[in-house]
Amino acid sequence: MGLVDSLKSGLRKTKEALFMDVETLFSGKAVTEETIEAFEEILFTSDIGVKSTTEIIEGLKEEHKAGKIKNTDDIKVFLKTTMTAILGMPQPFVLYRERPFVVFCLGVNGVGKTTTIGKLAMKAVSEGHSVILAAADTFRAAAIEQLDVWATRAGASIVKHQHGSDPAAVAYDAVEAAKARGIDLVIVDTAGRLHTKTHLMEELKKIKRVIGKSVHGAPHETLLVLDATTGQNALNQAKLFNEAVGVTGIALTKMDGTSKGGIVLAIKKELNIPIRLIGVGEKIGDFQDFIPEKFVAALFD
Ligand SMILES: Nc1nc2c(ncn2[C@@H]2O[C@H](COP(=O)(O)OP(=O)(O)O)[C@@H](O)[C@H]2O)c(=O)[nH]1
Ligand SMILES: [Mg+2]
Repeated sequence: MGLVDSLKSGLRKTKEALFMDVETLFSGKAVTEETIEAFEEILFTSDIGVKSTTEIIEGLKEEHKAGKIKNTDDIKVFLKTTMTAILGMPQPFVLYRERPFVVFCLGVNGVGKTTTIGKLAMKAVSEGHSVILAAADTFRAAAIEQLDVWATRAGASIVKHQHGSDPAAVAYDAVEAAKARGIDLVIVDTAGRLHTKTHLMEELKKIKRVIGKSVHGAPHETLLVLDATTGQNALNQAKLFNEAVGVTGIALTKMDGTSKGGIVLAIKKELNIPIRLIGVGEKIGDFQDFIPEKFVAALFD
């Protein structure tokens, strides 16, 4: 399946949810103030967030007053244009600005950190770059094994210590090894759950400090992984991690099979942290740069 097709099929549920609402409200009737207000209520409870809803509805009311919105097709065209405008320009990863380029991966348990790291490593290696993965999720033994499997699959190296060892020491060793061997890319995997949230955030801060001691200016990208299926929760996680460690980019996973793809609008409007990548499946090739125009086109075409 091509990239466009996998995006289209990945966004099928989001598309269905959005269009079902539009069809139910507007199909076969004249568009009125009342139906627009009913649409507003639905959007408020969807995953696109309050700010995007307000922007969409205000614009829609104006266009409607100007006589430009007469039927469901007009509404779809309006939504397409407005959503594209809200999402703005693509802000994909700019990797390899430094060597080693260090990506520090964060996120709560189960969001898809390790999988995303595997996918990124695979892509980097296939493009001719050398990669070290740092197994700094030492909290669970299985996490180290899982990263090891991805490293083998991707053709990347791995730096790992014993289960239960200091994650900052693993990250440090990985970055030092990368410097010594002239490696292009280091991706640091981390734990998503510790005894307490404070403990987790303190540990992440420490890893970040230690990486910065080894390579000036590193980590170059602090990538928060969020699970699109968790909707509003994902936004709350982003606020917490951002306050604690400072997030420079987001990888949004599990866009396939969720109707909550509209969360990209909430992330843009409420957080304004760039979405770098989206995950559209469990397999190694199932991810892509987040290109707003392509994303919106896949929803509407
Ligand atoms: N459908 C789907 N599943 C995903 C995606 N990314 C990760 N997963 C699955 O989510 C689960 C947790 O992933 P994992 O990488 O172990 O999460 P971690 O705890 O954050 O490291 C696994 O079963 C993955 O296969 C995605 O984009 N789509
Ligand atoms: Mg993991």
